[in-house]
Amino acid sequence: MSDFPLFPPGFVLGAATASYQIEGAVREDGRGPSIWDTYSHTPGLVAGGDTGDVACDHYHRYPRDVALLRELGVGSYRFSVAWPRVVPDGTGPVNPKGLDFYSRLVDELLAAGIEPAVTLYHWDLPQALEDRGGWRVRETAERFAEYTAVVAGHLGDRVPRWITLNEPWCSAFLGYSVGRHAPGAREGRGALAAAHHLLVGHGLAVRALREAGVREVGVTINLDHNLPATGSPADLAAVVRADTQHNLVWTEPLLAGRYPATEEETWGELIADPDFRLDGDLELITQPLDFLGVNYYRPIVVADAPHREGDPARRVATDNRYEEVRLPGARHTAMDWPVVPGTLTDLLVRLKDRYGEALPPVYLTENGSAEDDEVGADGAVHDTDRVAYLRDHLSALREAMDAGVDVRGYYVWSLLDNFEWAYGYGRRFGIVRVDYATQARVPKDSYHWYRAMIAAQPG
Ligand code: IFM
Repeated sequence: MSDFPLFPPGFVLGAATASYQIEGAVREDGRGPSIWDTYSHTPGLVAGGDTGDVACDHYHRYPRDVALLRELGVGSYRFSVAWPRVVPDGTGPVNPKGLDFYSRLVDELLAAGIEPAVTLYHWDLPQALEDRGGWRVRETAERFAEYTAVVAGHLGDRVPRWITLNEPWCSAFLGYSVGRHAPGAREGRGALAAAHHLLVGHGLAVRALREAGVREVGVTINLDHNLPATGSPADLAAVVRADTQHNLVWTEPLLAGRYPATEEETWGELIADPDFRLDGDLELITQPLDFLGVNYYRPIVVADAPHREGDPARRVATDNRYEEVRLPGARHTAMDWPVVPGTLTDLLVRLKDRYGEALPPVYLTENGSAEDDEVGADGAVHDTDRVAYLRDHLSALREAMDAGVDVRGYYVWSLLDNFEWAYGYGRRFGIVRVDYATQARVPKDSYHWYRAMIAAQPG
């Protein structure tokens, strides 16, 4: 008997990364600046003043990284395309050298027997588009569809799985409300307009991908499993607001063709008269998908918190009107995130219960943990906590499948240690350690565990 979680034949076991977090080469071969170049180069915004300028130097070292994936035995690799590498100004001339890079990467993967899965937007918006309003304005959604058509036209014959957006919650709320992500804005209504335009961009991109005839089209959202801090009516109401802002804002339009019924109690006057919503938008957003990508890391314990008068921007900030409190007794990762694997099962079962037949097959497109890794005297990284995290979450995923949720695959986050956004290089999510001084790659124990688990699968 195997100790590994086992999945049906055909189940995809993969690994994921994202462009700005690993590529580096930000000024090479015609790439234009993105909002993350601007943000990370603004003093004080990213820990340690870290930037993605070099990152894992994947732009030059991708053959080595694909070799690591091949040795790992994954069936699929999820990576993102950097919009400003392909269309440096966000609109206008296409940069052939940028497209070539992804084309070479795709060919390398296919030669290694690995299916590429492409994310079109993992947060590196061309700065030129932010200068014209960014996701606050509809034009960005339209430009996104044009860029999508270019990439799909170039790679669509070789890439079977396409993801329009990654975690639009982070783009809209961390980017335009909390200011912890690029472009670092602290607005109220601007964040809600951004959320809507991201959804419109998704809808337009789905159309472009269908026209290009690609095989599978989906979107990736980070869903939260919100638990009330206490049973008090105030905390229960806070959970409804948190659920609306994190989950329903995406799942209701994407899967049910409606906006959340609880949006007024969540956003108050910020959502009054939402003139950024136009007739026909919901139809565009609700187009059938081949899969839903879900990213999941941890549950969130939510408590009621007062609204700070005089600071309207914070009405939609996640640290206001409700707040996250620590879960007693749970192990916490280096991100200070509680580890409760069973909440992944609960989240997926709840999703299935709410949307029924309207829920397409699910891929868990990210899951993993940042740990305070150390290199041992033997030169290895014995990351036992990460191994336990992965094993327990994969088992929880299997339980969701046993409970009737149609899950088709799992992608570990991440193949490599990388640039963890506002945390810089101070948080390590990789199953392969990256020594940033030498760019040496050292597979951790979790890499060897995942490899053995993949090898133990039935088919
Ligand atoms: O590193 C990120 C990734 O870019 C998006 N999902 C969450 C990961 C860990 O924070």
